[in-house]
Amino acid sequence: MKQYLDLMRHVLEHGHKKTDRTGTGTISVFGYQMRFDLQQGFPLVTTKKCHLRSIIHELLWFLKGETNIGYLKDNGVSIWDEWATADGELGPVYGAQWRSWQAADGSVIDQISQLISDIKRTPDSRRLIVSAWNPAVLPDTSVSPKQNAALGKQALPPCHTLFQFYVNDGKLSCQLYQRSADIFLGVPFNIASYALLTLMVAQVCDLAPGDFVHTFGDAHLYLNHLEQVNTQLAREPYPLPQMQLNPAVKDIFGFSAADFTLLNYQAHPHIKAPVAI
Ligand code: THF
Repeated sequence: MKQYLDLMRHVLEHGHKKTDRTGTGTISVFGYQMRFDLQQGFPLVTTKKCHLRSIIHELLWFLKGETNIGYLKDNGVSIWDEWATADGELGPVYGAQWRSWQAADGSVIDQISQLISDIKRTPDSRRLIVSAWNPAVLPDTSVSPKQNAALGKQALPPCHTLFQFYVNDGKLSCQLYQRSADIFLGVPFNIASYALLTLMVAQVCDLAPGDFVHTFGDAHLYLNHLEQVNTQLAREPYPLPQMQLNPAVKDIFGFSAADFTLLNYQAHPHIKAPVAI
């Protein structure tokens, strides 16, 4: 995972100081791209131990189309707690846009089911896209995330905004456009999550995994993460682990946490950091 450390170094060297919505302050660059060949191992950051269970459950929760943190809580995952209402609602965030986009004529679009059938039917298509960015449900910036969720708006606008698939020579690649990226806390989760999604989509479409391409808008280091960043930059990455999916699962909605096995994950100790809300 040299790519991830290179991103951190790039932002430290070329970043601009910026204020942000959370009031924390960041160093940020606009525009950056990383690429991971998924046949070279599973891109889980090794320079700090990452909690893969949270990543798997968050992805399964998106795919279920859920937007209440109840499922996450039942599985011991707390990464969305800060933004949810007392009843656990986040408004129409990722799960709602992926699985039940509300069209103007009252119909409901399941972008994931549509994507799988399009990849199988027309693998050369240049429209294999899922969008979580829906201007009709963006939050009102004058009230808090929780108040927005209570009003039926998204608690937060999606950070991973849009992704596209591409098939060549029997291999499936995925590119994500991430409008805003918390490099220390969020990005290790985001890389692993989309790498996993690519492996899952590849398996159910009978394709081999290709590349995961990660494209960023505002990529930032929060000023209260800089000590942790320097600790991490002083560490040498280990070889990547491997991810095995249960080969019997052929339906994108048929995966459960027990279908994922991470092998040979060697990592430096976890590094704690506060999340900006
Ligand atoms: N807001 C901010 N400021 N950063 C983000 O990364 C982020 N997200 C999601 C929505 N808003 C965000 C939430 N995702 C952690 C990881 C991912 C998150 C939020 C928090 C986090 O605190 N990770 C800790 C603990 C891990 C665990 O409990 O399992 C870590 O050390 O990795 C990005 O999509």
